[in-house]
Amino acid sequence: MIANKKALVTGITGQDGSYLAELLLAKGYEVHGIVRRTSTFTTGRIDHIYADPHSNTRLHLHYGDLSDGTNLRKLVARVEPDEVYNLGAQSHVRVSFDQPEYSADVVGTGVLRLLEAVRDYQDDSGRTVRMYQAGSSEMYGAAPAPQSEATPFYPRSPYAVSKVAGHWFGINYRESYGMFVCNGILFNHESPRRGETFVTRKITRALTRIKLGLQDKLFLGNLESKRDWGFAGDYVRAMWLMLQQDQPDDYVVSTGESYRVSEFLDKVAAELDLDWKTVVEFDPRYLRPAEVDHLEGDSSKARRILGWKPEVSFDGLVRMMVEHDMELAKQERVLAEAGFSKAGGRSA
Ligand code: NDP
Ligand code: GDR
Repeated sequence: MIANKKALVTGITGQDGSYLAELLLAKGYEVHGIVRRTSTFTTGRIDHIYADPHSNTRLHLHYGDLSDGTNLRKLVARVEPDEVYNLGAQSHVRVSFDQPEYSADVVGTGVLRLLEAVRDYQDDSGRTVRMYQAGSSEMYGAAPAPQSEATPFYPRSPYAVSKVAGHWFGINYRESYGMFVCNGILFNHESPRRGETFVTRKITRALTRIKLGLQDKLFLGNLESKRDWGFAGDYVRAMWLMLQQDQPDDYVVSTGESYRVSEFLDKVAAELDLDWKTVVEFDPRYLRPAEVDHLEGDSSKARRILGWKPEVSFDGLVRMMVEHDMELAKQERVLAEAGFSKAGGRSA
């Protein structure tokens, strides 16, 4: 247990934010999360760890947004964090082509706003704050695999270009002001909590529903691209480890194995004893104007310096997601049989 440490987490309602909050709470941290004001609740991934705010809890939520610098500045000053984890983002690559300006503002300039808030707080308080920036393998884009910290970036989407900006803002503040900023360069990581419009979860949700007769077809885009898919629970450990080192640095976090989207389909279909080719159809709306063909990370630096390695294998990840989504599908079937059918949602 690490007593009396405080962490401020942007993006706490997202996939990674929820696993990181669990990890930090288990280590004894007081955790402060920033949530956006929305017309519906977005805390589904953290409800299980969020007690009534009036009772004694170590998880606190605050309204805020990476597009609002004044609010970030006030929150950092009020929370007085030891560690800040910047996980907030418009994180969907395809959507960043539809909303390029907004994506750049949140994913790129948002990092700058948070760095400025932390810098001012450090100057005013005389304390040191350690900051983690959630960088992405998408920054490598068209650079040939395998990609390591030494591989030059070649981003292929507004999202990826903005993540490169965030990465360099972090390095610039480290070099200009001596700030303790670490950039994680995380390859794709998934889980049963993965957003349902990302391809792995879209597949596990759809094929389990198809298996139970709740859905007929699954529409997808490019099945040829290759990704290095790990388990999100493993990857948040690497974030924390980066901030525990003596010196701030940048690290690739990956499994070192990559598979095509079609191979992910093969694995899920095998778990369910289905022939995906009879139910999957192509829809060009899921193509990106510029695709990233092959990401496969070389994480030897993180393994050597942080002592990090993934615990969950590719097969284990597929099984975990299929089992989880099969349970969800069974619950939906019970509702459907009782006359409550679920309306289809949007996808991207
Ligand atoms: P999610 O999309 O699941 O979560 C994103 C989080 O950011 C949500 O909490 C969301 O809030 C919040 N958010 C969105 N817009 C804003 C905003 N304007 N201001 C503040 N918060 C905002 O992403 P992941 O958990 O998968 O990823 C976490 C981070 O890691 C992101 O920065 C992502 O780009 C990056 N990353 C992810 C990888 C992956 O494979 N998962 C790989 C590499 C990097 P709300 O719930 O309200 O939407
Ligand atoms: P990615 O993840 O773009 O790698 O970004 P995503 O799951 O969206 O796409 C992976 C690959 O699958 C192809 N694909 C489809 N993708 C989606 N979403 N929907 C489809 O129907 C579909 N059909 C095929 C895509 O073209 C792509 O090649 C994720 C995000 O979490 C980022 O925030 C993060 O930075 C990177 O991973 C690392």
